[in-house]
Amino acid sequence: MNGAQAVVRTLVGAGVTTCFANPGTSEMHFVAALDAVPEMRGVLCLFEGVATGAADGFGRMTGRPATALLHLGPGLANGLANLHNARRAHTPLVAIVGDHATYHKRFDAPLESDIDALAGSVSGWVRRSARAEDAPADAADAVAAAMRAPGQIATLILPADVTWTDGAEPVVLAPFPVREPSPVGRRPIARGMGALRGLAGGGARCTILLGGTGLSRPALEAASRIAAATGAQVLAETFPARHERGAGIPHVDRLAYLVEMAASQLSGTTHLILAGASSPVSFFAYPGKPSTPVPPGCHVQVLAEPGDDVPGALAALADRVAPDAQPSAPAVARPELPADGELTAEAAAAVIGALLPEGAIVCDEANTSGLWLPGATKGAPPHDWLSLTGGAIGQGLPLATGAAIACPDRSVLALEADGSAMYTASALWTHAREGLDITTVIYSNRAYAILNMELERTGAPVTGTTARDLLDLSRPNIDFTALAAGMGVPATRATTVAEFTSQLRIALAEPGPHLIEAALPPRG
Ligand SMILES: Cc1ncc(C[n+]2csc(CCOP(=O)(O)OP(=O)(O)O)c2C)c(N)n1
Repeated sequence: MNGAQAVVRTLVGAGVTTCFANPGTSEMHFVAALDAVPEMRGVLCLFEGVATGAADGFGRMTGRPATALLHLGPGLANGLANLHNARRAHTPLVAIVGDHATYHKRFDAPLESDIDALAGSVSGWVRRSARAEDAPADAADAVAAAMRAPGQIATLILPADVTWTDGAEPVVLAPFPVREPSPVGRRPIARGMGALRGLAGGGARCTILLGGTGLSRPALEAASRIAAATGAQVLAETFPARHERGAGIPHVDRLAYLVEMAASQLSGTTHLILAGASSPVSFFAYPGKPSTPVPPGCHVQVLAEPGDDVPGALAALADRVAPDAQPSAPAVARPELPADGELTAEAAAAVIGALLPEGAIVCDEANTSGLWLPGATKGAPPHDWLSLTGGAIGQGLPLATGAAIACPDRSVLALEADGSAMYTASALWTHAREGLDITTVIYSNRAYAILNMELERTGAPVTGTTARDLLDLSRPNIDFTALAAGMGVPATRATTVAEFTSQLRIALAEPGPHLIEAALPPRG
């Protein structure tokens, strides 16, 4: 067996059975090995950012890594932005990067580059296999590293001759168990009790900030009990990797993106308890504005790190401070379908809230058009919400690809701003080719709307029209229905509430991919 076959067999044995690939010449033996090992599903992505974002979506939904197969340094570089988002999401992910044959590297062939440096910028674990015999054990180590709680990117670099040399044996493995978080000791729980019990005293206010697995149902239920018994405020981090929400699950608001709004949510907080979340910071610095919304003098304490058993820590805290409290379990409360009229982002949110299917997976890259979505969907039947964890746009359509492959029985809704959609629009082709049940809504406001706002907030002096022109997506308008149709995804355009409602109903009811271009009033 050659190195590539032994690696693929080892990966499959470890429970890694999906490979999002954009290969090149140095990966040809890996590609050929997929014929020899049919248990590994190869999914062709037409850009590396789609492969890495899809592996992120897959890992977020299953807790297990998929692989992203990438072509040398340039292929890895094309995939880096979505690897960055995956790193921020703590997603378990195995990146496999082909390289030149070991003896060929010294010739400095055109594709030669510093793969290790690129990989190191996003990976928690990087290894280069030296020999075919070593490669299977390296692959097994990569899977174990990726699954180390809370999950990380493990990059295995495979030189071409390592993949084509015979004499390798797969490492025989049972599928790795899903990552085991570390239990939280008594001290952080005692500190949390201290902060919450102090609330009875004058002026103290406690906020619990949930992140990572702190946004799973059991964790939300424990936090809700604590809030009911102590009056503590519970908030979610701004961009969660995966948030279980909807009817029957205690609702939490997210900390706002704008630092002034986040500061007002945290105003008066004297004790901030972090449960799977980092201490909040402003997304950017702005002249004269603070870098963190945490009030000065507030005591920040860590109940549980992202790799800890966050639900367990919250449950232990709830058992001590709220033994008799019950979690809130809101009933289904959908918005009314709005009256017909011009389609706006607000009306689209109400329609989505009214129609969101039970068990849906929402990949949210709606950006400014998404402002009304959390409120409109919070009472919809239970669903998962995946957001843009690292701020690198172009994630939503790839993320939906991976989520749909991970959960073929669930409906996936990709809510995409038009500018972000264009970074990785070729994901639509993979949606069509794989027949994925993904409904994509493009919020076509024909602008980089948020940057229009940021232009003002940063205080940049705008004197002419050139600056605004760099944030404008008209001239020409992008025809998303034509783009989608060209890649095999049936598509429609909605300009009214009634059109959007009927198109969304059809798209959600019919299996397979659909795209709806929501033509919004221009925001240029
Ligand atoms: C990889 C990457 N490149 C560039 C940016 C800078 N950026 C932030 S928002 C944005 C435009 C967003 O426009 P769109 O997706 O249409 O959303 P809208 O603001 O119109 O709601 C850009 C270019 C980024 N965040 N990430």
